[in-house]
Amino acid sequence: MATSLKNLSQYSENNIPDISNKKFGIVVSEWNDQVTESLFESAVETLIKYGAKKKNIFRKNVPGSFELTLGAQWLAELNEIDAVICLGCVIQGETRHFDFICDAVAHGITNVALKYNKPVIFGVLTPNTLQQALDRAGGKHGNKGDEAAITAIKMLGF
Ligand code: DLZ
Repeated sequence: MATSLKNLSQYSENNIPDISNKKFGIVVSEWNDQVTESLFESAVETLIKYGAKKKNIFRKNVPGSFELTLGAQWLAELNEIDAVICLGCVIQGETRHFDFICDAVAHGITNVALKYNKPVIFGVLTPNTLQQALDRAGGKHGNKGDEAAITAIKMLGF
């Protein structure tokens, strides 16, 4: 992704670029799919709302959030994909499994973004309970799938 330099008169706070020809890959974790499906639907809705075409949105499912990184790499390495959005939900359990998964995904996604020089967005919920996840997947705290899509769009405007 080539970065275009903007001077102050070209700079807009909102930074919403034309995405009508941009291609998006969305990686969706199947764990807690009640949550991740809602994140996915919201992300797609937002991309389309801001001008993306349905035919330019590609989905890849992975079994759990731990696998989001590799799924992201499979999409990011395709030249035609402009940005990748990773969607998952890791719910805090009684063991340290949660920490290992969250750390691995956060680092893994960062590495994929830097390796392929493309936006790879961390749309992973890390709540203590399923209810907290649902609150952020179309509930009282909005939908993080929407936020992940907005982040991808904004990053394409830099
Ligand atoms: C094993 C596991 C557990 C306990 N919890 C979650 C979770 O809350 N959310 C999630 O996305 N995935 C979970 N997984 C699955 C791991 O992400 C991964 O798929 C397995 O450890 C196999 O690599």
